[in-house]
Amino acid sequence: MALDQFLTTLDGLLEDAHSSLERVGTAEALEEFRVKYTGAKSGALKSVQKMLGSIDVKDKPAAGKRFNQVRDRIEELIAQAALRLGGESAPKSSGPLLDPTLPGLRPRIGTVHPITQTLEHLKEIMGRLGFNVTEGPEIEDQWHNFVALNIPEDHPARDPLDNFYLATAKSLSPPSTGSGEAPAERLLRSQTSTVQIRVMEKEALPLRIISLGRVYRPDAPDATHFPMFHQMEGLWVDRNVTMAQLKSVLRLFATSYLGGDVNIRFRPSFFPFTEPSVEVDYWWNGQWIEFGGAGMVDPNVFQAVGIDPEAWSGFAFGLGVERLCMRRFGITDIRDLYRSDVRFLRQFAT
Ligand code: FA5
Repeated sequence: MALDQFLTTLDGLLEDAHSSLERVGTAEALEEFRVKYTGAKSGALKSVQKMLGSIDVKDKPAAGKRFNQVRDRIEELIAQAALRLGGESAPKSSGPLLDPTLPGLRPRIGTVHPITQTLEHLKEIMGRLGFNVTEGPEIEDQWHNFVALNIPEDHPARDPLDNFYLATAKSLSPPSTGSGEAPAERLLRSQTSTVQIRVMEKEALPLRIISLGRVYRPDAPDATHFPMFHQMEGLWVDRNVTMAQLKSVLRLFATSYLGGDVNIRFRPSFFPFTEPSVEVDYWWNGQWIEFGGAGMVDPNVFQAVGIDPEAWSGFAFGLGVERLCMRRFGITDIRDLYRSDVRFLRQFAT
């Protein structure tokens, strides 16, 4: 085919497109127009493009260049017409319009955060062991965070450097001395053990609960510490609860969550609200990692909430949720959980 003839055909096509576009008045008509001129299989442009094959080699660059210009112009005209007909909802770019004949793309959706997955998993395991889920506030008073938990006023755990106290009008005024009043300052709870007190204050005995949630401590972040983390608190109060039951529950829990091959140990420890107390560790990456504390509820705690320690006994535990999650998923740095890096988080798609 001669170059002149090819260019005339192209120009005719463009003129045709111009005049028929003026008669297009609806989105449906525009779609018909688009298919007629730019349709991938039998559109007018496609037919002209096929003629390129018969053009003399030396004329091919000029013919190709003009073909591209005409094609771009027609696509631009379609985009402008779409704007005119569709107003705000029409595409703003002058690129090709949506081709409904192409296969659909799966939209990228978010994934459930590994800590949320862990919280759900822990609730499910403990539910099977007969523990009901309960919740408590993250902003606490000193009664629930310390006093009722047998943590005396001079205990280092109450140090302002170890807690996030909230600046309230009362806490900004000089401390009242010797009034006998419980201090009114509030703080971000430093442990979920606060929920033990709230539950024993209002629920009938016997009881068997867990409570999962965020706690806050001004700990410097490193591979295993973060200033905000989650704990799972457990409390079982009944007539004859024993240390042997505590160990069985924690062992059963650890093997259910971490797998039958998990190696755990209990170390004697001290918490003001349990007596005796233990710390629970698992073996991972060549070292023992502490994942929680536990023990038998101290009689002073029972007395603080009006329960007779002669008639009732109980055990309590508080486990670090991040540490459990890290062990299960093989995460070696707790900070990765809170960087909000989608490349990291996408790995936990369920
Ligand atoms: C407690 O918080 C006690 N309330 C646990 C308890 C409950 C004992 C009931 C007895 C009866 P501890 O401070 O050790 O204990 O914290 C418990 C777990 O939280 C730790 O073993 C660890 O797994 C996790 N943890 C503590 N600090 C951090 C931190 N900064 N970042 C991540 N995890 C932490």
